Amino acid sequence: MSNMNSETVRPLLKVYFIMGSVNCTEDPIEVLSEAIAGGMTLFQFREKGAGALIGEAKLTLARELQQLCQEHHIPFIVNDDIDLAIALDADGVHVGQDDEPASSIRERIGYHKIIGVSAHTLEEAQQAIQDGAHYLGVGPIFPTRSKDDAGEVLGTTLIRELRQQGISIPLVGIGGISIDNAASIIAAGADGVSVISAIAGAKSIKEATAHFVRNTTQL
Ligand code: TZP
Ligand code: MG
Repeated sequence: MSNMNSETVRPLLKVYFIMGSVNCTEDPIEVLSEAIAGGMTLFQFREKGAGALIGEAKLTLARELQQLCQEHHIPFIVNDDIDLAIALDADGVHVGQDDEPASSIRERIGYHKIIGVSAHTLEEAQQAIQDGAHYLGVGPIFPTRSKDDAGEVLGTTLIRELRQQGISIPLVGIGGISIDNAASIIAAGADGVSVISAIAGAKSIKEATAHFVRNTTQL
């Protein structure tokens, strides 16, 4: 992946699968491989929460997942851990409001890498855009059990508001997104959906992912 900009990122957000070992009940490599077979468009390695791998074990898993992504031409994004992203020469990073601003991350990871920022208000969105984010993650849209410190549930209100304000940057919804509610996120103006449990915890990961692809495609 070279020379990423917002317009090259936009179509990649359609079915953005986020996962770490704690989200998986089977081998994470198998989980990712099935989601790729189902048609996911972008991957974020998010090794967080109780029991998350650290150190060498985290690095090893990240490398294996990155390699799988590379084999299938799926860009590989790292959550929060800028040093890991640099060590792996990942395709980009995703950060929250408590992390370093996109402007200084950009200097560390290079101008051709993807930077995504989580935003919960219009002001946070405007700041992230000014700082050079390529896309924004907006949420939690619905209640979620995958993030302990998730803020107030927003519904699709903020996505609609950002679009009404003329903000055209790629947007992806996150939090409690399911096969059944995915279309409502796109209808509100998002370019895609970010999903952990509705894919990682699905009985058939491949089938669930393929459903997300269908339900986020506007007819
Ligand atoms: N940020 C806001 S909600 C969330 C993150 C990382 C968790 C999303 O997980 P799920 O299982 O798709 O609700
Ligand atoms: Mg963070």
